[in-house]
Amino acid sequence: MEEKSARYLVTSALPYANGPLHVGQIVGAYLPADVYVRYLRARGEDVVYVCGTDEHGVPITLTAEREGKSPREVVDYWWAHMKETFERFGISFDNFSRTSTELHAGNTQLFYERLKSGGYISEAESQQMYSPTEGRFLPDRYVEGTCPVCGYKEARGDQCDNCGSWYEAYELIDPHSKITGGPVEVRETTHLYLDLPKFSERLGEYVSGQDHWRTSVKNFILGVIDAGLEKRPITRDINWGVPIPEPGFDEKRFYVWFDACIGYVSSTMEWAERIGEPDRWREYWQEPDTRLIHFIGKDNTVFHAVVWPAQLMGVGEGGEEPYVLPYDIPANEFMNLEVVLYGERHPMQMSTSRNLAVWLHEALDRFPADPLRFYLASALPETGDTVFSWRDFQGRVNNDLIGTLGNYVNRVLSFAERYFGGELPQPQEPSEEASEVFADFKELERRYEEKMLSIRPREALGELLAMGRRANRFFDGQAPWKSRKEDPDQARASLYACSVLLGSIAYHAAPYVPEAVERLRGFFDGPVARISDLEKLPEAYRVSGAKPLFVRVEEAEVEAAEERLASAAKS
Ligand code: B3M
Ligand code: ZN
Repeated sequence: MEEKSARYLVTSALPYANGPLHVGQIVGAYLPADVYVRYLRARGEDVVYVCGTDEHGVPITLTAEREGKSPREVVDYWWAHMKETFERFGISFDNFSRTSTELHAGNTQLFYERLKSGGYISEAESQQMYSPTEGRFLPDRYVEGTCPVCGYKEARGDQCDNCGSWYEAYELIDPHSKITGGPVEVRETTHLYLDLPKFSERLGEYVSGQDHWRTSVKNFILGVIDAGLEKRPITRDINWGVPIPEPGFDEKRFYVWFDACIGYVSSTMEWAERIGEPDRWREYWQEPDTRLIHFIGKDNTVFHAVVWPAQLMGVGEGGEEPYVLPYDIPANEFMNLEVVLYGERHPMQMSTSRNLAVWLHEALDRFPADPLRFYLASALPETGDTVFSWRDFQGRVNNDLIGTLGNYVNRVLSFAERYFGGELPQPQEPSEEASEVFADFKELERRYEEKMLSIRPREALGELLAMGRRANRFFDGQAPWKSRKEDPDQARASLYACSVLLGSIAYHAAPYVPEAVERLRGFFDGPVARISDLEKLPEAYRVSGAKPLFVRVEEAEVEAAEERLASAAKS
């Protein structure tokens, strides 16, 4: 078992504030983090959990252009939308910030200044496509022209779809803007570069030492470092982003990936400010015994495991207290979608532009958060890609959440209320069967814990279900419906033992279905706790006004949800 750490700082990737959240993002960076954090808090750990929106870069400006809005309008709208959606889904951030704040601009500039005084920044010229009519440089995919190799007329800025050649945009013949059709020309532009090669050795040592990282993540990053790092531009010809504190750079802004991870620091500062202890953020970022854990989707791995640690190493030199480096970077795989077309199930890749996605806010209009969380937790892409299926959602909810866990709770509570007035005093001695089931529970709890603490909440969920099955087996074996007539004291004693198990199940279920466990506490007064922590069992359990915690998912609801995806796939 792991030793106790002083404090945890947990982050979820900052989503671009340019559209609604979909379940693929949720299983990558948010739900696993939230489950883990809720578990740590229940264990009494010192943990701060921060996030916020990523509000800079081409993803934002392109959305703004497409919708005829300003970037500010776009990010204001989606920041509020995302914040609300996360709340509805029960994601328990201690702070949800955004990267377009002044505080964050100041932090980004400070990181830049420190990196510069450490000798990690250089300036270089490069050639880029410029549109004189639009008055700006264009990203590759906004340039089209004739392929320099095969003569295909609609070749893209970086690649020809006809012959597959790969070239620089300025090699195109007759290049023009894809948006306006107007001509584009090559212009020299100056950018600032981060000197990653200077960090290679330290990065290599740092990553090699991370034995608790997922092997896929560790090996991938070691491969990247071994292949040789290059200097990376950290500025862009764009007018939306953090201003660059250098003369001659008024028309440019920092590259979004230069400031994005700094957003974690800014969000922690905002949190500290809000709780009235403005310096507290330093504890989490600068005390070496902090565990900094970044939950991300795997496409963000290089930025979090190479560029960001380099930034942290650099900023901690020359005057600033050193920053901690990420303790773990649980990067998750992807989730595909099952689409049912003409009665057949097809796994498909999500496509946000085709509306072929399960949007979280829409899913929450159909179903409460807990069953969605439960199903998604059972399909977390921890070790490989998974598939979201409304049919599986129904099965998991009706069979596992309700059939195994919810039913157990119902049986115990309604029995206690119906036949014993909701009052279950502690028996003199636990029966032999009760002692056995308690011992089994301790073992299941140990396994659950081991999986949860090594950040595999999907596997931990399997142990929770095993607890549910074991508890049901105990209930069935005790047959209180028989003993209540023959030997009511024995029946009451069985139900007392069942309540101990129930409190333990509730404790381990709470990270997944927090709202249901909250409701349960309203009609069940027993301790919701680890069974191993119950050295002294309570004198009595009391139950009153118990109601079922979950509602079954009906056929018609599944069909309606499937239909929504099918029509997107057909269009
Ligand atoms: N916004 C990319 C993404 O949403 C990016 C993550 C930033 S994490 C600091 O996938
Ligand atoms: Zn070609």
